Amino acid sequence: MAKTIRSADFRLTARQILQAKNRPLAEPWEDWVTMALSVFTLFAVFWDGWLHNNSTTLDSFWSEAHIAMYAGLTALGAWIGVVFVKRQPRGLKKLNISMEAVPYGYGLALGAKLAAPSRLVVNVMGDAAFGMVGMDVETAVRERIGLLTILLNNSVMGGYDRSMPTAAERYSTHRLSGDYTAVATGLGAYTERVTEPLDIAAAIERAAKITMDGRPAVLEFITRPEPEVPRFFTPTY
Ligand SMILES: Cc1ncc(C[n+]2csc(CCOP(=O)(O)OP(=O)(O)O)c2C)c(N)n1
Ligand SMILES: [Mg+2]
Repeated sequence: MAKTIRSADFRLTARQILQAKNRPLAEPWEDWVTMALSVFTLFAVFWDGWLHNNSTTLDSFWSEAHIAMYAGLTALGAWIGVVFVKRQPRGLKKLNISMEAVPYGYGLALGAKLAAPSRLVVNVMGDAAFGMVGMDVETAVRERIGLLTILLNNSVMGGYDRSMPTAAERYSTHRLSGDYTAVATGLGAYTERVTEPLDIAAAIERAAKITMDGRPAVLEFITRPEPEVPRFFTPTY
């Protein structure tokens, strides 16, 4: 039964991938916008050429024709850029990393392991992420999807003490607790709780081996919040 559901899902996904692949480069309305901007720019170019040939008073770069021409070119370039980026997988959303759905990765990784069962597939997630989607470990156990999860448990939603300082200070809204190893054990996964850096490599080796036999594993690494973040990192959440 489980097999039938999986292959049906696969066909559906394959069809969607093909549809996405065969999508035209732009929607018809986007073509119209491109066309309008192109025609505008073209007219501005001819207007500018005409002025250069016929005007006796043209003594500044900032003639109306130049402004129209360069504005048209800039708008056209920017517009084509937007259409191009929009067409990429997940399009403009990619520009804002913090808009990503945190728990999304677990399902994607399950899909990756289903697609390539002979590969070692590793899913890295935070403790808040596990709080959102952790119950799906049961799905992996039931369906024998040997996904290796590395759970980085820093006991917080990272960076939230900066993005919501008052709530963090007064109510500890950014803090999390919980024995996720116990949760994942309860759901049937192979688990290890790692507190010493020197134990990391061996734990990964053991868990990876077990996942290749079709049993999901969750390795909970106890870490700490990282206060040093790049200057350009501005959480928006
Ligand atoms: C579905 C969803 N809800 C909320 C958010 C906003 N968000 C971005 S990061 C984050 C906290 C993640 O914390 P954790 O998983 O513990 O990772 P850490 O940053 O601590 O490594 C949240 C809630 C989101 N991206 N997606
Ligand atoms: Mg965290």
